[in-house]
Amino acid sequence: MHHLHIIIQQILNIVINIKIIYIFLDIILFIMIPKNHPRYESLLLRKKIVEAFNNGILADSGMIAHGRGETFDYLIGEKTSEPAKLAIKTAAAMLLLAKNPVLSVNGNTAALANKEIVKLSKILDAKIEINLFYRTESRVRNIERLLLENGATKVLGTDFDNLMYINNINSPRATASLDGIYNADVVLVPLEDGDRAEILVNSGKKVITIDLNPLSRTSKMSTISIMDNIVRALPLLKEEILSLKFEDEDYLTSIVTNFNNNENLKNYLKTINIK
Ligand code: PTJ
Repeated sequence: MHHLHIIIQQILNIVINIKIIYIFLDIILFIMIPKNHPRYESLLLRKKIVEAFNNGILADSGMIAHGRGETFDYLIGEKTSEPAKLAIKTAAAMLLLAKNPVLSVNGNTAALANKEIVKLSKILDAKIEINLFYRTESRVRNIERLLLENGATKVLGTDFDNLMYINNINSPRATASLDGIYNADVVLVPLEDGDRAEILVNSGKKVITIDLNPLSRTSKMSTISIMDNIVRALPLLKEEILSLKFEDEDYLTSIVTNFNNNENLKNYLKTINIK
């Protein structure tokens, strides 16, 4: 029995040492990539995505979703296009006009932009809700911890027993918390799955999405689709909110009513100029 205990202890030590060596090598390999490497930013994001998966934050499908996003980002030269800037400005106006704005966080958003979400929630006085397509208790807890560590004071969507079903649709796709998405008038849902976006739109909410794919169901259905990488879009959104914060309601309303999402998506598609 005593021998068995020692053997198990030694195996555990070996496993822990291998993990430490692996993390060390990973850091060294990353430091070796020069900052002027043409794919530096993209590699940095990939590293965050992999780490988030290893830390139980990202869904496995989240890695595939990231790859799809990368493809579209590559096609637009990894820069924020003019149509995306217009969508960002309109989103800022809509969020400032909202009575109960909610910022929805999934695994990919938590992996790439949790600090920006917390900052946005503070300047808008908006709620943060964890809203997962592949919902598991442990991912919810890990994302909640990450947001709290980065300054969030309250995170909704964590109480499994009290989740509501939007429009009484008895499906995991329709869950929302009572104080948050369920009663929100405007929801920012970055990288949202098409089924969930459709349920939100059909329930009469104004939906702002961030999605690099202009052809996705989410982009087509949303009230405002920001076709940009979340890591560029959120800081720009924050700047727009700060610059529009003291404008009167009529001006903000005119920005929103002059915006046409379909037209903007078409203009965005024109910026994908493959030669
Ligand atoms: O964390 P969960 O469980 O809620 O799951 C999250 C994913 C993203 C896996 C889930 O919502 C999903 O399957 O989404 P889709 O249908 O793959 O849609 C994600 C969209 O986000 C795709 O159209 C991608 O092109 C886009 N996308 C991926 N990375 C980025 C992005 N858009 C903006 N910025 C990115 N970094």
